[in-house]
Amino acid sequence: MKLLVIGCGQCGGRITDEFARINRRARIQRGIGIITNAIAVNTDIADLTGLSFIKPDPQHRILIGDQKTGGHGVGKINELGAEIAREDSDKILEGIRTTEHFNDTDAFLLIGSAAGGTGSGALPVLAQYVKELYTEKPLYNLIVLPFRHEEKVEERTIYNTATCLKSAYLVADAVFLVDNQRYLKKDFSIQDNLSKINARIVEPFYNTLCAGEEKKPKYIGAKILDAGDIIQTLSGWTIIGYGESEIPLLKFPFKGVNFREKREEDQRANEAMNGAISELSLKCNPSDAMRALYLICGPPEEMYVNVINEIGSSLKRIAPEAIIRSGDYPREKRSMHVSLILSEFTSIPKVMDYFTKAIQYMSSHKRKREGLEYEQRGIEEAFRGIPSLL
Ligand SMILES: Nc1nc2c(ncn2[C@@H]2O[C@H](COP(=O)(O)OP(=O)(O)OP(=O)(O)O)[C@@H](O)[C@H]2O)c(=O)[nH]1
Ligand SMILES: [Mg+2]
Repeated sequence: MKLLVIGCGQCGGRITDEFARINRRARIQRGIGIITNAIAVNTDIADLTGLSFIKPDPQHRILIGDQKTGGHGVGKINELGAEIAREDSDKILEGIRTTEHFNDTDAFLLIGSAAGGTGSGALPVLAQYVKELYTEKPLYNLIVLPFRHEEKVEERTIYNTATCLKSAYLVADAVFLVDNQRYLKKDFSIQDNLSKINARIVEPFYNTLCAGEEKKPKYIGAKILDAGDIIQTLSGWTIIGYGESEIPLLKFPFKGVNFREKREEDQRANEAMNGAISELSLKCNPSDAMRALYLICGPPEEMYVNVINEIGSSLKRIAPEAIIRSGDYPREKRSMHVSLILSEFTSIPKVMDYFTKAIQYMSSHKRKREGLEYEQRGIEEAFRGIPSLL
């Protein structure tokens, strides 16, 4: 499957840069492409400059709202991010139109953080423009939710997140949710944390996108997972996971596989699936998912049909309502990987929580404003008789 990826704001731009990186990795290591274009859109010129893999020309790194922000961002005001995106949408649509192999695009993926200003505001607006223009292609959003400490310190964070989530849900075919807090490592710096988180966000996409694009017969699985399976799975709120299990370097070179080794192989696949379930991108109840998909990727000699089916059964136990699609991809040498997608959630407590808190924030904000206006009237009243020097 090939995606056209657009990153909005700093977070969106950096994750899109990661997609451009894995596309390069797919080309170099596997001779296939998984991205038709990677575009970063921002109101902040410094953020655009800091990217590494997205082409550095103005069709791929698009500065919007320069007149309004002087190239310095919108300072967390997502209404301004949305307004600027509306005014400058032509630039992004032009970037899409000039994509070299545009017709190979299976779907759009727009990425941004919910808590900032540019990404949070621009993402749903651009999603709407793209959706209206390219009705035949699915459009997905990947939205990054803030760290817990950001929610505590800055109330606006909750408001931005709630408005972004609502707007994205209304326009996109599916919304991937990623909670920064799930990946936070206490002993790393913020910068280190963010780049590690970004790499982990895109990792489940690597094999999932490559599997259906594979050209070499020896790497084509018994059950191919292609764009059709992915598109059929993605709907509404969506959560991703990724698990890995190393294969020991020292495997005995006996003829055939003895029963102990066979058992270890089965366990490895299970271990990778359990890893994917415990590393889901947002805390959720998998039994609320109506659709699911998993891809198992490992050495050809370890890809038994019963292994694939068995890990499917373990997924069915935790997501009993879901229609489950699956595939195998005999590509890796030294490890077993499982990429997991849970989709069409009927409920996600964390998302509901943002909506409730945003409503509380709005009413307390209104009360504060009214109080402030009252105090200001008091000041004006008090200095009425004082002469002014102006
Ligand atoms: N995972 C991840 N999160 C990030 C990254 N950069 C920022 N964030 C998160 O994104 C939110 C802030 O949004 P930004 O993307 O920086 O904001 P913006 O869209 O550029 O908007 P303004 O700077 O307000 O114009 C916070 O919750 C950060 O923790 C990143 O590279 N990766
Ligand atoms: Mg910014």
